[in-house]
Amino acid sequence: MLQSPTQVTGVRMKLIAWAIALAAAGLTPAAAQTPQAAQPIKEVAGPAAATAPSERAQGQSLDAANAPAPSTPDSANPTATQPTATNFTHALPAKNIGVPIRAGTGLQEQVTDVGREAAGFHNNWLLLLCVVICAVVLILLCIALWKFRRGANPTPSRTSHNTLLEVVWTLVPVIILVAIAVPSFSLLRKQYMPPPVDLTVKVTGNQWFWTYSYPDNGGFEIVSNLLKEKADVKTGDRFRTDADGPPLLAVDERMVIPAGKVVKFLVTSNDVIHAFWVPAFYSKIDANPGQVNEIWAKVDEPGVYFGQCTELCGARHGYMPIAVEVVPPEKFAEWIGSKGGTMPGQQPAATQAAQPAGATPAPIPAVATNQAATAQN
Ligand SMILES: [Cu+2]
Repeated sequence: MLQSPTQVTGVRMKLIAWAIALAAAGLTPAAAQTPQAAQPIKEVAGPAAATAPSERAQGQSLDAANAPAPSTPDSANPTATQPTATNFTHALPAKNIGVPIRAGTGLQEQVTDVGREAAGFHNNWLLLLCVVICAVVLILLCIALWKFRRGANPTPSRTSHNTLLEVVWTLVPVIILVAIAVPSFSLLRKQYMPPPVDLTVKVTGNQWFWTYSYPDNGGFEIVSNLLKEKADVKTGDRFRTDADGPPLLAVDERMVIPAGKVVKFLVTSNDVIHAFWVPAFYSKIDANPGQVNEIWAKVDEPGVYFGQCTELCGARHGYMPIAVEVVPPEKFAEWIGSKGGTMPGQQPAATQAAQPAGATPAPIPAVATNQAATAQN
């Protein structure tokens, strides 16, 4: 029998703790577990990596792996999943840019203008200010300890007010805050007010993988999953190699964007809150279900830049990395072609145009893709 209020409270607390534990395990949001069948995805041209990992040879290179899988012909729309070109070659990740460095400190080397400004603000201003404030406080503390020790002051001072001191210790923090706020607001404005955009990529967080779609390029979508280590996959399944990237950061399908172009990321989620962050680009933003947030990046230097989901989103939160490959514009067009997409102004593939207007839409391949992706996780 539960008699005392303490016992009742104890039971309630236990129930709440269980609910939190279940939620953390990703069991509670039923909607989060359902396949995203209703996604209006026009075409999934590059799911080879996500849909058919077992069809790939062990340890094959990323390039070979990204070639289209020998997919089963889709009777309703036989050409929808057929990439038009397959010779795109992915870049090898660098050892020191776009990746965390072992025992490294500070921010990753920034590759966007906003990132460089933010890094300068952080390293040359905020850090300096912190050091100065800490030093001043420590010195004042030492002076007070020494000067006002009991031995030197048998009769303690009864001073309780000092107008000049009070004005100083009010004004100085105000000045410090203003000195931080002015460059901060300027930086925030730059982060969230992109210049005219050259390309838009829609980024969707899922438990526990990312999907990237390219509305400017035919609307195709790719599914990006963590690549597991060799010891962790079944025989015949694809595993990570150094060509893919570091452990826990390498993915089967990278987001590819053109160098020197302003790319806007529309970030949302299919289930719970995730967050999209590529440290070398600096900006980070939440992926909220039912909302679209925006950030942007303009990266001049081609390369591979890794990031991670940065919002605790369930049991496998730590296993949904992000890999963005920045390529020269002509290579980007090649990649778009390899995924069955089109460049702006380019005619869609004849096969797509030939589909009768009233034809029943093909069964959405993304369902299978996402299910496979989830299962892989
Ligand atoms: Cu997440």
